[in-house]
Amino acid sequence: MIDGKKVLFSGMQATGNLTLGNYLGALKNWVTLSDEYECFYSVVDMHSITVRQDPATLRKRARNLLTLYIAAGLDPKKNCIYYQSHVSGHAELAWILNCFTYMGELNRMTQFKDKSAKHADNINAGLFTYPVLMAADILLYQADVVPVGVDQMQHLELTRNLAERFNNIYGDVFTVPEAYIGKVGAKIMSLQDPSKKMSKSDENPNGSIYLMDDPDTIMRKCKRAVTDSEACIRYTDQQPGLKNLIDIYSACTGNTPDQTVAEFDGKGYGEFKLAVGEAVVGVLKPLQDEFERLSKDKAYIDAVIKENAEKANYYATKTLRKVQRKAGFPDRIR
Ligand code: ATP
Ligand code: LTN
Repeated sequence: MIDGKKVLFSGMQATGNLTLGNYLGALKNWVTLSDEYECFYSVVDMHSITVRQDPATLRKRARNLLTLYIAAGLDPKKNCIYYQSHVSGHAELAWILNCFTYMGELNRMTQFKDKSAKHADNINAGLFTYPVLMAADILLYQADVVPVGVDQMQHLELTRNLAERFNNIYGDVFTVPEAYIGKVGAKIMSLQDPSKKMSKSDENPNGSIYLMDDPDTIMRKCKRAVTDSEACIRYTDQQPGLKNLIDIYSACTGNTPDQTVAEFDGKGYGEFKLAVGEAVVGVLKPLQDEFERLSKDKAYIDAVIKENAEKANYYATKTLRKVQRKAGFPDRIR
């Protein structure tokens, strides 16, 4: 608890360009939750280097992502928006937690298996212990809730296990966090292959709508989205391409899928796709304009980076000192 509010922690990696899936599945929910909780939203740049990065590109993307958090509607006065690498407590707690994590637990992680298959030439120890750093992120702020997509559930389970393991040995040190999975947009699929999730690392750019795509590109991608030959607007698993478009339209307009189906009853796919494109442009255009405006305001963004890192450091150090004491490290002389 901070000032009587429950604590929320979440983060995104600054790898690749964000997609509409990242926005509808994560960022948009973050904004909704930001009044209810004391929120920490991190740009997890330390996680990014588990895969080889070009330094200049990583730096640029990290700044863009931080700016995008604000452009999406997260007020940096109320939400702590900061770079993971600016708070050394993440690495320090991760080390301690590493000593409480079993090889077998990490070996079971599906993201590690997927990523090591994809980057067979660079299966480094950081990629293996990635989930421990993620657990440190969350436990450092004593988070009660962690909004993530379904793909991160396994990492969250590990976090809970580590918190309980530590608490069982040393007493009540960590809050055991819960996952928060949003209702709409939890899984946006590729526009070209509705059996795959829309992903920033997809090689086919037509499958994903990027947050920075211009209106013409968005309209073109929506028009070309793979559907079926049923010629009937229904919300069913038998028509996965159409179902995904209904999800997108609903998430963008605030409709339920049933309302969307009723609105387009008897209409053709062409007309519906046009409406989906317009709804997406309607959501992304203001976001893009705000991003452009904020990007030019270097002094403002710099101030956010500095002030929020200080705030994050304050809370992180509080937990870290407690953990270090429990672990048996000598007290600091002041
Ligand atoms: P990559 O393709 O590089 O693995 P990603 O697009 O899956 O990346 P992440 O950085 O792993 O994105 O995820 C950021 C957040 O966005 C996570 O909370 C994740 O669950 C959510 N997310 C990612 N893709 C989608 C999607 N298609 N639909 C809904 N939520 C998503
Ligand atoms: N592993 C997450 C990103 C991430 C995260 C976190 C999410 C790192 N640390 C802490 C929530 C809480 C991903 O790949 N989406």
